[in-house]
Amino acid sequence: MEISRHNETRFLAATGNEHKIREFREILSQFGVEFVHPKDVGGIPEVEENGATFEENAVIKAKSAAETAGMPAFADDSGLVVDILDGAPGIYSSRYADTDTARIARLLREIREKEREAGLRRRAAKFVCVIAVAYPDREDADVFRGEVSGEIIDEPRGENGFGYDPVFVPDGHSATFAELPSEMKDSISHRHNALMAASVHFERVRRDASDVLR
Ligand code: ITT
Repeated sequence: MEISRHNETRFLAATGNEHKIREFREILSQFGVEFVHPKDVGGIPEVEENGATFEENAVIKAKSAAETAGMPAFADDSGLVVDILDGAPGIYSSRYADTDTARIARLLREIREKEREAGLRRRAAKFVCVIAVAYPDREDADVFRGEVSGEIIDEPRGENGFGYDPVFVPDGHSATFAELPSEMKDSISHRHNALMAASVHFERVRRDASDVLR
């Protein structure tokens, strides 16, 4: 029996960020899901992330990859949302400065400025990850959101992870994401929480596929 594209069980990971790929691999193995690396399909084109939300940008990336590769694809749009900065850097997290060091320096500088103006210390923040899953023959995409709350510290600490990990301490911990072992970050992170929601979807797709084959 012919199996429709909706029932495919392999998904292309539509990202140019190798740190995300490593985390996808670690997290998805917990759910028994495999993914296809972009280089296995000859790479995916960069797209302009001109959406106004994490959701819109994730869908733009997933749809573009699914269309180019002709196979189901998922994309992650993620970032750091800081209370005292009214949600910045948010969807602009990767565009905040040129390097991780410069991004963290700008973040800490802007937080300190706002705190001085407000005359108080306010460090609450969260990481957000939105995963979109798109299919080459379908207009709409499925979208899953994961978050993790925590606070921003004064000086970077730790060598693991990437991005803003050295200044983010998740709630319930005293170590930063860059100090925690990667398995710990990968079991509580925004990316974990979004992929867990998505994996319920992947699992359903897989079950449907085996039903069709039976
Ligand atoms: P792709 O669009 O190709 O996936 P990207 O790095 O440009 O790669 P985003 O546009 O989603 O991805 O930007 C996410 C940025 O948010 C990322 O570059 C980091 O600066 C930050 N970020 C996201 N998740 C993070 C995490 O787990 N730890 C630290 N920083 C993170």
